[in-house]
Amino acid sequence: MELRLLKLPLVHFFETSFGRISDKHFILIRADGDGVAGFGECVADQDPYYSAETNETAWHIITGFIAPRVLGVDFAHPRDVFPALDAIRGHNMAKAAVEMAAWDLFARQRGEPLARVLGGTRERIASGVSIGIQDSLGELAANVERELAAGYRRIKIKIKPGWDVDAVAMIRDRFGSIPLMVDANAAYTIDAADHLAKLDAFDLMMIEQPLDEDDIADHARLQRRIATPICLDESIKSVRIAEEAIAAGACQIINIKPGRIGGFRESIRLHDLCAANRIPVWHGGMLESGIGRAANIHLSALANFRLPGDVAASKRYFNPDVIDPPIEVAADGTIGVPLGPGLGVSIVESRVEQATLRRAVIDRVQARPVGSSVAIF
Ligand code: OSB
Ligand code: MG
Repeated sequence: MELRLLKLPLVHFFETSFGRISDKHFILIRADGDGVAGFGECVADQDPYYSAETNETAWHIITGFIAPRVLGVDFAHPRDVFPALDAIRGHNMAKAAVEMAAWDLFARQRGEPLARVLGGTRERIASGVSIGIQDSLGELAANVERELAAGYRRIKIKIKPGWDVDAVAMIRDRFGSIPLMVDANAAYTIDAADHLAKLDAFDLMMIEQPLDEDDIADHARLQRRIATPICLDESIKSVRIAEEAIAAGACQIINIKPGRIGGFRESIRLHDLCAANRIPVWHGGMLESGIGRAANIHLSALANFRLPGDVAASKRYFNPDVIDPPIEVAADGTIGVPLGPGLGVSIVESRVEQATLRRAVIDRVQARPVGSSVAIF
């Protein structure tokens, strides 16, 4: 297993209610087996602001605790990887990066596209965009105009206290009844319920994660107070929590990010749970490079991904991307699911090398001491 910490400059800064970033830092996992390599991109950030995990915690957990539990172990199927990590509490982003590399490796060994191995049926997926908080409403309008012209199927804007109702009102005023939603990244508390109810006047597709990730009961309370459907992102840290959130009436829609719940196996379980409960899902994004973006596209081929995801063209984020050709969006706002084996994209090794800040290789021999001490308990 190889770990690399990469730094890629973003084409534009990206601002959410928790902060602004201009460079993307992420861990790339390469898992080798039987002469084939699989890749997994970790969605942790530099800072513990979107979630508790960071690149440093992921590096620590992968090298010290995940690698010893997977290297040299015979897995019949990549769905067996997540359960093998059960002793490690939390750290879903670290687990997902390794688990997703295992799925890619497995799909490449079989010579099949990842989407087919995951159970996906779509050939193309619907693409939406997430527009960050801007310095002015004028800049927001220019962004919305450009993304609509590019064909995207829905616009999501980031909101926070002081950048919410006016921004939405401006967009409705200038662009009419476009498919529009907002994402608060947990910036409000239940005390803001009356304020958030003002958004009901704008016929939004949904409001994503208005309250803290642990506020399931408050989300249910808020959903009784507002008509706009609530979609949960940060709160959905496991399939179990999703079950509780659905039962509590805390959401009508769920955003699936494999990194947040531990990988593809759990994503498929969450997808199926939502389908059984008539909860539509869509694929979230974490400003992934083309490698993680390709993984998102393959998962989005599953049938209950019924709403456009935050899975957009490479050029919105990186120039150049670490894959070539980059991910492109057609004029109708759709992306073709790659047809080659595994992720089906070609990684430009020289670009990966150039972006690498730190690298580590762990083989099964090095991994064994930690693994055997674990076995004693
Ligand atoms: O909440 O969906 C989010 C980016 C980083 C962290 C959290 C989120 C986002 C996005 C961007 O909304 C989605 C994307 O374009 O990749
Ligand atoms: Mg979100």
